[in-house]
Amino acid sequence: MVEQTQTRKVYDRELDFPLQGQIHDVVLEDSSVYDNYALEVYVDRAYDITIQRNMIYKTGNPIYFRGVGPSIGIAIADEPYLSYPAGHDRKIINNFLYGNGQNFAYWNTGLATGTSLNNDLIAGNTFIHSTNTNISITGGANHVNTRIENNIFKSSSGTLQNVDQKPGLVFSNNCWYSAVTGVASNGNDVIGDPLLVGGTFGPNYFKLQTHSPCIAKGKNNVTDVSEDYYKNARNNPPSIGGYEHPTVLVDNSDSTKVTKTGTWTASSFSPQKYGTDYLHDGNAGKGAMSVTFTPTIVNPNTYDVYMWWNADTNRANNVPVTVNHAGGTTSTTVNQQANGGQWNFIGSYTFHAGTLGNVVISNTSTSGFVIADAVKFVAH
Ligand SMILES: [Ca+2]
Repeated sequence: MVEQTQTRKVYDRELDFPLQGQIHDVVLEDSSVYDNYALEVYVDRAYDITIQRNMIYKTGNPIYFRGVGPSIGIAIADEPYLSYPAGHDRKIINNFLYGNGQNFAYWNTGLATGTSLNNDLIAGNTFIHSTNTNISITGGANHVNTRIENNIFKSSSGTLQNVDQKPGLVFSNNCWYSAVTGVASNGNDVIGDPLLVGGTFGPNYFKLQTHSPCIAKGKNNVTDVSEDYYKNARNNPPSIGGYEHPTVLVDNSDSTKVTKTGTWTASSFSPQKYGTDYLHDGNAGKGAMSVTFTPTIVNPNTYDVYMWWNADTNRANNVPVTVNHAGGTTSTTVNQQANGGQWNFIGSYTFHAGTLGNVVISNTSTSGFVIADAVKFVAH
């Protein structure tokens, strides 16, 4: 196997990163590719290709336009003038794309027949402000085993998607700036503004704000996408897009970070559980039982604290929650008869480095079952 890794900064060329012909086992990573005329990255009859952690964008300077507008960011095709077999197994992950005519395009209209997307993965990318169509998949035969998941598609002009209604494409857990229909739509999508940090253009532009709806809403695909653009480990579930928002998650199953007082029972009964199971107090021992979730804080910072529980009418509606943080102790109550199966915002608090802070869930003065399932700390 021949593996080539290319890391470059390229611009003002006819075409860059042409991966054409029977080229294979090439990794294209950590590059800055912009303002090339024909298109930025072209994968044509190539196979076993990985394109990851690249910034692929246009500055908007019209001297680099192709015709009336910017060229394509990443394109896959099987051109007929090449007699090689069709391409397959192309992995496009953790890239940031901005301002291309089409940020991603597969096309075969008028090109070779019988070719398709085949065992390809397009995951964990952030596709922003295409001028024409954000993702376009047209022509070719029926596709084969190709996943398009955990990507952000945001455009304020043009269209978000133009995807042929053919089998073999599985879209899931993508964030669309506005609702889409057809094969591109999936029940686990996030619809709306991904709330990027923005500001000065660069990799940090693509980070997620603390309140982004894309945090922890991706499909768990850690076996395929274990890190993000910054090579930080992906959470489970991951953030949607190329950036994994730094989050410290403590699940009841983590015995090194969870301390129980009293006899709590583990259960996996509720489909709203987080992880494999959760703890409940058996609706007993009121006032004598608590569970403490202690995060290991590496970076002292302000964190948004969220709790996850599973809801039912037999739950307590006044569960005491105490947050011990750098500024003192703050107590509140949560209603576990509602808002189950989701992250519920508790408040924003500053935490010192280490294990000084924690969240305590108790059953004092409650009636009904008290649930201790998972707590999440999302850095500002
Ligand atoms: Ca749990």
